Amino acid sequence: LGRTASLEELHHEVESLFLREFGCKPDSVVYAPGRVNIIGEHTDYNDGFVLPMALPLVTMMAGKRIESNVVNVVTGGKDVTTRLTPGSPKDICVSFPVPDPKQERRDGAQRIPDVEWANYVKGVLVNYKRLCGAFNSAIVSTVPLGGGLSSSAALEVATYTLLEQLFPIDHPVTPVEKALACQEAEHVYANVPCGIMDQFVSVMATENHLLCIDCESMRVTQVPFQNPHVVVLITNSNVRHNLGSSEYPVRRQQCEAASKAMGKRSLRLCTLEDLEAAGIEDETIKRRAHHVISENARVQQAIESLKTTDYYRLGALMNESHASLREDFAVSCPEIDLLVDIAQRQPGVYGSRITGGGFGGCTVTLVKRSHVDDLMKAIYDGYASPERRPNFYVCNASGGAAVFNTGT
Ligand code: GAF
Repeated sequence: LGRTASLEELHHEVESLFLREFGCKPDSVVYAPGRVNIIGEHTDYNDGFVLPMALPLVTMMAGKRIESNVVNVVTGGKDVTTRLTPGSPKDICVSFPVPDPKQERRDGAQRIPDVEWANYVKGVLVNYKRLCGAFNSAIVSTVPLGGGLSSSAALEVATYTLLEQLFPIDHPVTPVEKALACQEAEHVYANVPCGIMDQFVSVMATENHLLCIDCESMRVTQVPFQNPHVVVLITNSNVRHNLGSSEYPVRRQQCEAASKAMGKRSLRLCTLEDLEAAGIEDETIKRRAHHVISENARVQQAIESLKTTDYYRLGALMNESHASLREDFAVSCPEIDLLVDIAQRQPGVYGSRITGGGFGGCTVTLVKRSHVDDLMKAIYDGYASPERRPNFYVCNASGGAAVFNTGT
């Protein structure tokens, strides 16, 4: 069972790291969560609906302004935390000049070579509402990397939240503006054409709620999600297929091609009848569209099922979502299918599916609390091999990004 370090533990760790590297205490400590998507996959960039929840797994940042023209960011961690640079046993400090947003926009993004994670930090600085100055910062995280739990959004949103503390804005931005600035950072500095789901939920989630996002109007609705007898189990396959980064933009293009063939602005506006009537010859494009259109309908039904706390219905929709992602959208892989297959057969399980962008990463399973221990054992026995073992996280719906206040 993956241990989730408490906010207090992380706070202790990030302060120690800051002290070790910079010789003083930070002025501010903030954090932002990763997320798991319950249902609504690959719908956000099609103007559709998504239903994620924030996790108790977070990225925490400590910071302090300095008299300089350089930003210094250190990451590190002990056994309970994730290393932003996998495999590196040491603390890693990266320094880069305070970016000039005008220049970066004019000349193109000047990426920091070799240190992938530092670009997320820099990208947010460039997209922050006001000009930033120099600062020191330390980062620790419990969000696993490359697991489809939005470690990137957690880092972006934590960075923005830290900047709000260090370089306050006279007229604070709205949560939507904040999330969009972080998304823009990911588009330009990580070169990932992601949708809005991950940043929105990391900014706007509230405890014990799922966040329904209408990705066309960008309106969010908090959907109550709390039951002492039901838990969300995340299983990390610990498989990361490189295909993912190149296939994601391809899926986006295929969806655009499908909506264009139906004469609509986005797949959100298309129905299964439109799809049949359009007579699209390319079977792949048709299947991609079929997934997105049916997935949007499933999100609506999932929200209805939660109104009556009908977890059986919700679970059945999750199972259908997985089948659709596997068959029509083709973003699963054998290891994930195995995890889902084992879970779906176990007693006490309502439903199980792949979560996030796909091609590896994690599954999300809705299960009776009374059955979760047996479920983890069954998954472990059926999945673990000398090459790989699963990690488990039993999660509750947590809150969005916040300032860490000692004693709260
Ligand atoms: C990734 C993206 F970042 C999200 O925007 C979303 O498209 C998701 O994949 C698939 O639902 O997490």
